Order: sequence, then structure tokens, then C-alpha cells
Amino acid sequence: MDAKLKELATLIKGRDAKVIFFVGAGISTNCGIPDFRSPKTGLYSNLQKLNLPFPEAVFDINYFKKNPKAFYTLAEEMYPGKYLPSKFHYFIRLCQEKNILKRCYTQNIDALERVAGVHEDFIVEAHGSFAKVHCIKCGTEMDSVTWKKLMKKGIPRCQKCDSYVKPDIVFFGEPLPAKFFELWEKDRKDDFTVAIVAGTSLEVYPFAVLPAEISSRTTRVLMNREICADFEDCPRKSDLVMLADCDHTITKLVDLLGWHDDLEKLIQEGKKLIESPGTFALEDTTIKNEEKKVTKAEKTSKALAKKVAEAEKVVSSRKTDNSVDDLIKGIEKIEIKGEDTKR
Ligand code: CNA
Repeated sequence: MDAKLKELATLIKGRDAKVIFFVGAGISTNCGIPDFRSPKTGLYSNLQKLNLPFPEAVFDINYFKKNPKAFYTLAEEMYPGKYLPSKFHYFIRLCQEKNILKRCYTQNIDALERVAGVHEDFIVEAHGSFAKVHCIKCGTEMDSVTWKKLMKKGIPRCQKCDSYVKPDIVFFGEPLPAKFFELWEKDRKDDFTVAIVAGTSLEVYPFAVLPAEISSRTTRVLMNREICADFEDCPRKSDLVMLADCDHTITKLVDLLGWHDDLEKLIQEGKKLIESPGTFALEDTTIKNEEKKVTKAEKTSKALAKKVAEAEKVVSSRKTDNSVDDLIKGIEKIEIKGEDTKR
């Protein structure tokens, strides 16, 4: 595995590297959220207590319409806020900070990519998320704060038509979000340096075909406990298969990249941001991340205002053209820095 990791590190460190991720429940198991299919620990082997006719029924829209309790039992367990992101989630964020992240397609509904600070422009939540809640009959939106309050009292119902409401998580039998198809249409034509597939059994379609459809000029990497799907059935010569715990693989990779301290810094900052994990809510993360950006933007605009004031002074005191030029250069620099805060 070490030789493969070195090859991967070289690719990532190369000029204009572009990284795309395809991830699943396995990147969140170290956070304490069980995946579906791991024997003994997976959700499917622990669903007996819900008395389901078949394990997938918990995410089956027709079953939900008659019997929403099973899903709500699980929803309470999995609602964002109880869990902290893993090292792997922060590695995705680190790729964003290094300007090499191009996209992260996730099957997960735990929103931990957002919690780790990955900007939503990069994330495609292929199976939806808890971020929005709608009535399954009339489609009226319910804000997630109200939904959470109602959930404490029982199964929440639409305040308009009294039908059941559910978060915009894609159930079996429901279409995937339009964003998934729109962006994949574009991304499938692109050449990426590496496509990292991690923590997924690649058994759910259409997500499962994405690594097979990625350009042949992209090096595919599998970071999973087991070999799966296309990596087993249709391997490419350039594939880099790393069968191990994905956080363990990432730890080794960041050491090779010399990014260990950068990753640790992000993890520590993330922990501080999520001061009280027990009460922290999904909407807070977005707000806190936005607040961070606003503070940065405010600093930039204050610096700009200062430079403009200096420039005005220079102009009114009729200093030489050179000093005005220097000030303009100073302002341009601040504007460029300001651009960095937008994504
Ligand atoms: P899956 O079918 O349960 O497969 C998980 C894969 O990850 C398996 O191949 C495991 O061997 C592997 N794995 C588990 N832990 C690790 C680890 N620490 N390091 C490396 N590999 C690991 O889950 P998929 O995501 O492939 O299936 C898609 C389903 C799962 C989607 O519809 C999700 O909504 C659904 N799901 C999501 C979550 C979540 O949001 N965290 C949890 C459980 C299920």
C-alpha cells in the first residue's frame, strides 16, 4: 500500500491537481454512525427491533406512508448534531483549502461534509439530506427547527394538511435531486487528476456507476475496507486500491503530503466551532461557517476603506504619481485577497 500511497501523493502534489470524491457511509463509521451493510455493526443487521418486513423498508416511501415510525426512530439517531466529522471529512475540507477540491458526491445523509466546513457548491448530496423538510402530500416546507421540536412530541405532521412530513432524504422509489444529474452531466466529461472512492459498497444505483463513468484519464483510488463493484469487476490498470480503514489511509497520506499540521489545525478549529456537540444543529454549522466568511470579508473591506482614505489624502496633498500607483497596487492586492473569501 505504501507505494500506492506515494503514487497518490505525487499526483495530488502535481501541478493543477483536481480531486473528486465519491463517498458513502464508511467515511462516517468512525464518527459512530453505523453503515448499512457491514456485518454485525451495520444498520441492516440491527433493524430487528423495528419489526420491518425487510431492512430497506426503513427508507421505502410506500412503507413510510403507512408506517413512518421506523424511519423516525432512525432519524432521531442520525440527525446531524450528534456526531463530529471524521478525519476523512476534514481531508475533503483540506482539499478545498488547498484549492484542489472539484466535487464531492456523497451518498450520506448525515451532512458531516458540511459540518466539516466543505462549501455546499462542492457537495452533491445524491441521496438528499436533513437540511429541508417537506410534507409528503401537499409539498409544504417545514423549517427544520419546527420539525425537530415536533419530533420530540411524536411523528411530525404537516401544519397545513396534517399528512406526514419527511426530510428531503431520497427514499427507495424516489428520484435523486436534480443537482445530482445536472452536475454529473458536466463532471463526467471532465478529466480529474484523481477520483477518490471511499467508504462505499457501491451497491446503490445510479450512484454506483459514477466511478465507472469517470474519464479514463482520471486515476481512480479506492479507500475502503473491501473491494467492490467496478474495482473488482472492471478494474483499470491505473486504479490504486487501498483496502483499510479510510481514516488510517488518510493519516498516512497527509504525512506523505506534509499536510499533517494543516489537517490537525482544521480538526481542532472544527471542534471549537462545534462547541457543544449535544445541542449543535445543522443550521448552526451553515450559519457559523457563513459568519466566519463575513468576518473575513469585513476585515477585507475595512482594509480597503483604509487604503482608499490614504489614497484620497495623497491625491488631495498632490503627492507624486508613484505614491498613488503604490497605493493602487495595495488596493488591488486587498481586492484579490477579498476574492479568496468567496466561493
Ligand atoms: P454500505 O453499503 O453500508 O457500505 C459501506 C462500505 O464502507 C462497506 O464496503 C464497508 O466495508 C466500508 N467501510 C465501513 N467503514 C469503513 C471505514 N472506516 N473505512 C473504510 N471503509 C469502511 O453504504 P453505502 O454508502 O455504500 O450505501 C449507500 C447508502 C447508505 C446510502 O443510501 C446512504 O444514505 C446510506 N447510509 C448513510 C449513512 C450516513 O449518512 N452516514 C449511514 C448508513 C447508511
